[in-house]
Amino acid sequence: MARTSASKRGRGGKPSAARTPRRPVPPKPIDLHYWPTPNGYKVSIMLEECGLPYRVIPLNIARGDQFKPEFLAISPNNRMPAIVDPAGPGGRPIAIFESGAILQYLGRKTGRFYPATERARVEVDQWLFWQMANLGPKAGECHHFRLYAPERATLQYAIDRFTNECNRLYGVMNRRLADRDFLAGSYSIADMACIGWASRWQRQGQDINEFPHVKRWLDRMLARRAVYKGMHIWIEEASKVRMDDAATRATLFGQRAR
Ligand SMILES: N[C@@H](CCC(=O)N[C@@H](CS)C(=O)NCC(=O)O)C(=O)O
Repeated sequence: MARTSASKRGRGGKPSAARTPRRPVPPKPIDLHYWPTPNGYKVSIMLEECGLPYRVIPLNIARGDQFKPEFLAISPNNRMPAIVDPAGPGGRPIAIFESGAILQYLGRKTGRFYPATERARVEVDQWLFWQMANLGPKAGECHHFRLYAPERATLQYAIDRFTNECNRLYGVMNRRLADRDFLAGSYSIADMACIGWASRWQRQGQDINEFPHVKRWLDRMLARRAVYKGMHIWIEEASKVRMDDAATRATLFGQRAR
């Protein structure tokens, strides 16, 4: 710690107010509108990895919080995660929805887990977009038809379709990870985007032993403290949600434009 020199002391040996070094103002926390799902984990992991201060604002999607006007003003797609950074560009607040856009923003803001050189950044972007357009949506449909859809027997076509698609995607990931530790070479936001989904391989009807390189990557990822913390934010309300509850199902699965 820096010491106050005698020459900087005022009368009576006390440090003069004018010369007392100012304490750095702690950064204001980022608001994270969050519910514990694989899309939510992406951002909580990144915030933990970067050591950024943040405040979790639970968004109970089973109860319909995503349709509240104040949330829609931040996230017009009525989906979480979303963040509000009070210290955005130009020192002004900024609201961001879509987990991929949030990860890129935080990567640019901190200069971490999102390299600045074009070649390395393209590597990360490819795998981040691969997650956003493939692993996330296909695994999401796979969970839906395998676990939540009614009349499961009549839905065999959809179950097979998304289980096979997930199988294909794990194959893609396995080949990619055969000669590197992380999707873009070094650990990055692309890995953070994938971990929540890929850790649920059982729900997607997969046998992880078919994909040994993905399995090693999962072990590597889940051993990281920030990944563990980001995936274990306790939200009491979330622990009580039952997916067979009629009101929850109507909120989540019956959405139309109006
Ligand atoms: N592409 C979006 C997807 C977000 C998403 O689907 N979030 C879900 C939870 S995992 C949600 O908010 N669901 C609310 C609803 O279905 O109404 C992202 O990555 O941010």
